[in-house]
Amino acid sequence: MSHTIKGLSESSVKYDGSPLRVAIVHARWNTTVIDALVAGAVAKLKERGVKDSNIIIQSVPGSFELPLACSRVISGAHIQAASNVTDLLGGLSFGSGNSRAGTPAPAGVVTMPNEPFDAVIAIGVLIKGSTMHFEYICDAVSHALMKVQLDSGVPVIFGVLTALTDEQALDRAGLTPTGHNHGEDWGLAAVEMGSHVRRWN
Ligand code: DLZ
Repeated sequence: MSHTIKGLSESSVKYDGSPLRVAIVHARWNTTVIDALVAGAVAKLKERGVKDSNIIIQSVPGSFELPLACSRVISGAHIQAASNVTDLLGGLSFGSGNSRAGTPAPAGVVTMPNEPFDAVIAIGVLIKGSTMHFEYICDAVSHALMKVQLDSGVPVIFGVLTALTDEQALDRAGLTPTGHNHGEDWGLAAVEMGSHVRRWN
């Protein structure tokens, strides 16, 4: 039982992730934090029973690219998973970019089957700088990700940290002594929402 008023409370139901297929789409800006968040999400997906082969990871350059990538992943774009980084998360596939139909995958890249996803986790780390860039990207990305999930009916878990400082970002990825890895919450949210939507359909 947690004594904090903040954060995600544990569900009374243990959702079974074993039938689910989940995509993680992540940006590559602020990689140290991104890697911890992705690892946290994957750990919880696996803890809830999602099979390794049903966790697909696709990277994009920055958070601004997340909505389009999520939308295309949901609508069945072929995912290209780079095999050279599979070791990072114990045999999972890390994506390297969207393919164009008929275009052969670059060397070292494996094309994954395009079966439907039960949930997509969009992971990005935006850290405020000295210009308005941060505000524009935060606003655009959060609205666009909401639109993707409402238009598609597939849950898009909002895994975009909008941090005012480096310290805040590290804290929310569990990379400080008192921090908590929000990626874990996103993994659990993906299993819960994927299970709900299966039932609702
Ligand atoms: C340009 C930019 C800046 C300044 N900061 C971030 C950031 O903190 N986190 C992030 O994910 N992406 C950032 N980007 C890149 C944009 O998201 C995007 O990739 C580029 O503007 C190209 O569209």
